[in-house]
Amino acid sequence: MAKTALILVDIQNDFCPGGTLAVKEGDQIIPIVNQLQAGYDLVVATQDWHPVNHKSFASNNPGKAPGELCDLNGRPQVMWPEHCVQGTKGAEFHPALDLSRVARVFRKGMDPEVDSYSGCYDNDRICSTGLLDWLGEQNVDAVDVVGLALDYCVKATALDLRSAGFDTTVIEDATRGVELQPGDVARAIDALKAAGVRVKTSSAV
Ligand code: VGL
Ligand code: ZN
Repeated sequence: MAKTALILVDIQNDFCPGGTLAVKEGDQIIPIVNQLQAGYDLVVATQDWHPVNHKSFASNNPGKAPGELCDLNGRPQVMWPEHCVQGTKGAEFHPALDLSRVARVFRKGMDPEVDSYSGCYDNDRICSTGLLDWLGEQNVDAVDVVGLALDYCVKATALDLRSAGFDTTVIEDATRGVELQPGDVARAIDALKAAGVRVKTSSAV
């Protein structure tokens, strides 16, 4: 029997209010995410998990400030504040997130030389996290995606899932965006829809 999985993207302290890369209202998605989980055959989570010397951190690029667009090994790279450093409180899942149904956690962003927005592949698309293979092994054919941040990791993860052939939906009210530039969230939604990703609200799933 084909299954539907709920993918929880990066619902970690550093992406919630009080965190180092706080997404506005990031924590407000958590009650919705917790309530949604019961409706799925499988629930999996991704976790941004950087070494402290990660090159996406402005602090590891002399003269660069958070928010600046730079180049990292030939790829455009936003300079981020230090966030989700392995073993820190900021990298932990938010304490209000119900983890009891999470079957697997896929970590990403461990290579200091390459960022990883998608929960499926590093940004260079060379290293896979194992998420796509695992979903295939579990007979999953449809995925609903929630979490943080809509304009970065949720978008990248949903696009990769769609490209891999999964029937993919983003549950919009169970996400929030960084909105580094005004309009980033609206553009992310447009890009998702253009790629064939469904965008729904939690009341419609
Ligand atoms: C994310 C920026 C840097 C995310 C992760 O989870 O959306 N954004 N690292
Ligand atoms: Zn990161």
